[in-house]
Amino acid sequence: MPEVSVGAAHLRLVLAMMLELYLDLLSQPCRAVYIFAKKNNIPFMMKPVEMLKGQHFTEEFNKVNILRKVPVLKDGDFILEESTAILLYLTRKYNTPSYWYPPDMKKRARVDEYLAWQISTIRAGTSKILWLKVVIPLFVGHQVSPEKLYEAMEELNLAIQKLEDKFLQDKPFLIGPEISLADLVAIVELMQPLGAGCDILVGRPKLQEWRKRVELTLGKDLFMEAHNRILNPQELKSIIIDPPLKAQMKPLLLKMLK
Ligand SMILES: N[C@@H](CCC(=O)N[C@@H](CS)C(=O)NCC(=O)O)C(=O)O
Repeated sequence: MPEVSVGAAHLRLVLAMMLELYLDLLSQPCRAVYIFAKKNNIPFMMKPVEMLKGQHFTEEFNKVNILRKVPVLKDGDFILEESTAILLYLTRKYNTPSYWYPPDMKKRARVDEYLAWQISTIRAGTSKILWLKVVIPLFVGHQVSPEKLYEAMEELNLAIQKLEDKFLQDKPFLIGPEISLADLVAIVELMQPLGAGCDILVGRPKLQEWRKRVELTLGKDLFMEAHNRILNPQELKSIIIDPPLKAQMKPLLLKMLK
C-alpha cells in the first residue's frame, strides 16, 4: 500500500513539474514549437487550445496568457509567449543539437536575421491566404472577393521570392548545410496556405526541393502528424465557430474586407 501512495505522489510531482505547451496545431507558430519539442524528445504535456472554438478567450486561459494567444510555454511558474522565444528557450534548456541554433556567431546571426525578417513578410502573407480563403468565410458567411485574394497572393509571392533569393540561394537549408530553427519556422508557414488549397511553391523547384529536404529531416510521420488538421480543408470548412466569437469578430472582419 505505501508503495502505491508513494508512486501516486511521485506521479503527481512529475506531472506538476512537467513542461506544458498550450497549442492549437492550426497555428503555424504552434506547429513549430510542437515539432521542435517532439523531434528533440523534450517531454511535455500538450494543453490544446482550440482558437476557432474561442478557447483562448476563456478565463482559464487568460490566467496563463493575458495576451490570449498561442503558443504558450509553462515551465513550473515560468510562463513564456512568442514562438521564437519559446524555441530558443527550449534549445538552451534542453541543450538540443547545435545545428538548430549554431554557436558560430555569424551563423547564429543569420538564424536571428531570418526569425526577425519572416514576421512581417512570410508570416503575415501566409496567414492572410488561409484567413481570406477559409477562416473569414466561416465568420462572415460568404467568400472573399477574388481581388482581395489576388492582392494577398501577389504580396506573398514577393516575400517568397526574397526567401529564395536572399536566404535559400543555392544552399540545402536556409542557413547552410544543416537544418536550423530558420527552416523549421519557414516550413510551417509555407504549409499554411495548403489548408486553403493553395500550394504557393508551385513553379519554384528550388523551394520545393528544400521543402522535401526539411520534411525528411524532421521526419515525415512527425511532419504529417503536426500538419494533419491544416491539410484537411474539408474539415476546416466544416468547423463551427464558437457563436460569441463569431458575433464579436464578424463586424470587424466585414469592415476589414471593405
Ligand atoms: N508572434 C507570435 C504570434 C502568436 C499569434 O499570433 N498566435 C495566433 C495563432 S497563429 C493567435 O493566438 N491568435 C489568436 C488571436 O489573435 O485572437 C508567435 O510567434 O508566437
